[in-house]
Amino acid sequence: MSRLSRLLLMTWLCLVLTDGLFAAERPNFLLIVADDLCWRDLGFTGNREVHTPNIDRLRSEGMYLQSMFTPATTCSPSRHALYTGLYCVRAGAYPNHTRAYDGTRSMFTHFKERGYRVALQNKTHVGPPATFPYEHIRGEDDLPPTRAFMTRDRGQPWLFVFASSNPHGPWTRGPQDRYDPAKLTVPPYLHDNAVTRQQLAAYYAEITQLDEQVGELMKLLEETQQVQNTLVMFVSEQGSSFPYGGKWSVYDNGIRVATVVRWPGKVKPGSASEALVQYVDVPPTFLAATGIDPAGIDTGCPDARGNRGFDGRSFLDVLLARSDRLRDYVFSQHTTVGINGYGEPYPMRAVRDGRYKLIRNLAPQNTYSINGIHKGEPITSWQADAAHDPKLAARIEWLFRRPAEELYDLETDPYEMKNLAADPRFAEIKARLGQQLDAWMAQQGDKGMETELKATSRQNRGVQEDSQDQSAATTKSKAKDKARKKAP
Ligand SMILES: [Ca+2]
Repeated sequence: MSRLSRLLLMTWLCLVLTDGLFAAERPNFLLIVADDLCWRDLGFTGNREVHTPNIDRLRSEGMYLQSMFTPATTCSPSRHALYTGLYCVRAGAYPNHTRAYDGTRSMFTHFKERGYRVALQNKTHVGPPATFPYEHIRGEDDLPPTRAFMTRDRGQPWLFVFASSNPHGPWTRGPQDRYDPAKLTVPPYLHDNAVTRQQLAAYYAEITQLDEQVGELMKLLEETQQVQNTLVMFVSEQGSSFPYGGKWSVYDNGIRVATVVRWPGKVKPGSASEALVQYVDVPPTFLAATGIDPAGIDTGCPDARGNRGFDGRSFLDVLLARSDRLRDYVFSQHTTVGINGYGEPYPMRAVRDGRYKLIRNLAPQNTYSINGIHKGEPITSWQADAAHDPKLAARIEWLFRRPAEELYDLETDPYEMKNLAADPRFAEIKARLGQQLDAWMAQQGDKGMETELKATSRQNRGVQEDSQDQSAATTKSKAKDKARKKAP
């Protein structure tokens, strides 16, 4: 046999074997998405007071991705990135309550085209509907429809997203009696007073409610004998709605995501990776896990250079412990225009490597003010306390006004309290990160302030998807009533 024919035979054999392998057992995917959960507030990430036994168990059975980041810190744009594999500005889905450009395709599209059943339960916050062709299961407290979906046809694999409403405010669900406000340890980035403690206890109760939902889903997989062939991923979504809890900012409390992947027989139980990964890498990874090359996928949405592939890349090799590295940089943006109660535009852009983060506030002359963190409680009580506390007053002031540039060393300053942007010793690091940020914005077609000012044109208010969102919100308030009645 000639060398060429031997090579051809080997190639053919490889293709047949690989194909057969994956065709025989294409995995199911269960993606569990929390809502406004700061990555620090789980047992396994170091919070010793919040009770999360089911999520902690999931972590012990899988891999903890310690450096997963969301490219946005409000519900709607972060979910678009997670489901489409595209960064927010490119997809047109960058303010909150947003929608992707018409013609954009999501992982629901890609998996459906490849024979999967696809569904999403509870919170949607994505659009337009054509981009997200999932079956929508309303509500989050009843699992019979979930079971029906998972067991409808045993010959057909499925992709299922469980999008919880916990612990998104208002914090009214879960076992509040479990947490005594007076006994809690207030994290160092929050101001410690009675209002903060009261809210922290209520927030933790909702995290425990989320944990119970995760436990129910794991039980469902066991009962339907689908543990072995299901890849489970849990993500904390984005930071909490406390001032400095991370939501509506690009600080690590907001953009860092507690992420666990369990895939029996493939992902080593109790393992961990520090590889930098982003939400946009999730759809390519899921596709790669079924044997599909994500490089061949058309997202339906070109970037500024005309490339129609994903912004994300597969981290399957990280999951399978073949590699501990995917990216050198992760990126994030925050759009203020269109947020409930916003005053002036206050756009933010950020780039981070394994150690340093550069933030650009594109309108530092403006005041950053939205309903979520700048009005009502707990900020009102913090402001009252600050009357006699200059250090706290300065900390509060930072929530409203920041300089054009911020640079942090996450290794020595994990809560990002010491801005190094003006320190000449860090000039080279700042320049290197700045170049990466410029290149990312150019690839995304991100024009900074010009993009910020167009944000409302990318919002969904008053169009079809909004009715779905409202129904999800109604479902939560109803469920909350139910939970209150059930509570001892
Ligand atoms: Ca959220």
